[in-house]
Amino acid sequence: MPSLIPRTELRARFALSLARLYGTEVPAYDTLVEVSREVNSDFVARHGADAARLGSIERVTAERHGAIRVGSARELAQVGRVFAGFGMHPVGFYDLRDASKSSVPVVSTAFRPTDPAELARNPFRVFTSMLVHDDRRFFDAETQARLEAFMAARTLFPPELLALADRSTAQDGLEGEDAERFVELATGAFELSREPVDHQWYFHLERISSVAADIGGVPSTHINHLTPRVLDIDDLYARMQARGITMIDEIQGPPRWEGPDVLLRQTSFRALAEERLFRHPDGSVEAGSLRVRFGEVEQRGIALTAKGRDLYDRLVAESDRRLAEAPAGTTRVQVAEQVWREGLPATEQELATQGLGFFSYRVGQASPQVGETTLRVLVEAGALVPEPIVYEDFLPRSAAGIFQSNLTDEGSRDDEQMSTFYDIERLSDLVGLPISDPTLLYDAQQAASLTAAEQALGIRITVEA
Ligand code: OOG
Ligand code: NI
Repeated sequence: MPSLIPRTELRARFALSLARLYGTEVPAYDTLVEVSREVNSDFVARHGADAARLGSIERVTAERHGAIRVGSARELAQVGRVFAGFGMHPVGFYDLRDASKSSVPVVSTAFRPTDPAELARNPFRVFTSMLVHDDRRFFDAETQARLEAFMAARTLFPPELLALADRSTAQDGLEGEDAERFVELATGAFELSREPVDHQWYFHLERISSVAADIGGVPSTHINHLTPRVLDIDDLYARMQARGITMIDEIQGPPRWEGPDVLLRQTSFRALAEERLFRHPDGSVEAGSLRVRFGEVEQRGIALTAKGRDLYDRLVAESDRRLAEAPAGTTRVQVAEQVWREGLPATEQELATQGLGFFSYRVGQASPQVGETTLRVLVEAGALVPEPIVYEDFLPRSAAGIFQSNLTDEGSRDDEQMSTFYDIERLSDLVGLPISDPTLLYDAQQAASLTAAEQALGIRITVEA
């Protein structure tokens, strides 16, 4: 029996293979990766051992997320099978239809490893959106029917790819040649197609939503972006601008400030014009261009508990409220920085002891005194040491912001019409796999560390609500 190449290794190969493909398709991506490396190595030079607080420099430098878009439940279920073959499972539900005022008719999840050890080995993840073609606010009955017929007629994932994926999932890996074939076919499924695009159909959809056109107006799917992770996104933003690359107006998500970084900060360079072939009604095929793919970058912070997330959402709302009243020229980021100072604890330790952030607790040097059992007392005494758990997921508002700032126009929607209902259960049914709630995953990781500490210390630890 030839030896199995485990799914972890397949995932690492898949991530590299997609990066190679995307770099040849979008050369500015290679610039982004190069600048990201510079930013990270300078950050490490400035901060020393502290720089690795949110992940080893090797992991951070290798880390990527991709984004893809599919058109139907059938395609989503197939994507789920392909990613399962790489040890990537659906986590989180994002409804982007109401997260922005432009026309972004999709619901999304992210496929990623869920086990902390797997994440440490290779954290590759893919933000995956599905077109909601039955939402009447965006699509009339005729467009819906055409979309459905169009999607039913195309094959994004060849049967051989799906069969290899299923086998990889069943036996946790594939043998040599099959492994290579699997990575090759999976990469190929996300390559930009040279097949001509039906001009009339594409631009009919584009008037409704550029995202809908990108999904339902072309015969195949493609990787929309591949996002490296940096340790200092403000530095990256400045360096990209200095190289003459136009970035979107703002960094999305939490502002820069002196306290702990939480959740996720993201920005992107603007979508680039790429040549595509179009078929016109008279049958002629001509070259044209589309702007749909962009380069995104991210900085990850600490995962928040439900209580922390609630606070975050209130701070975001407060920032919006103050921005609306602020003098012209004030930016969201300036306002948010002030709101953050007022609302969030300034240290990791307080984030931990107030139960706002998720941490993995290890036993410290100090021994607890008799009767010391609350998390706060143990941490303050140095008997327990909190290590941050990094946020591995996405933010609906930032995702919508990234979509929106890269659209050529806002599209059209009719909010008088009925929307269709989606939630994490409904999307789980469609993908055919249970979608995990990210908060429960972080909570389990934190709880496991506390259980181990309880055993080591021989006490029961109580956590404030
Ligand atoms: C996905 C946009 C969202 C993120 O990182 O939040 C996203 C897309 O453009 O398909 O990638
Ligand atoms: Ni992204």
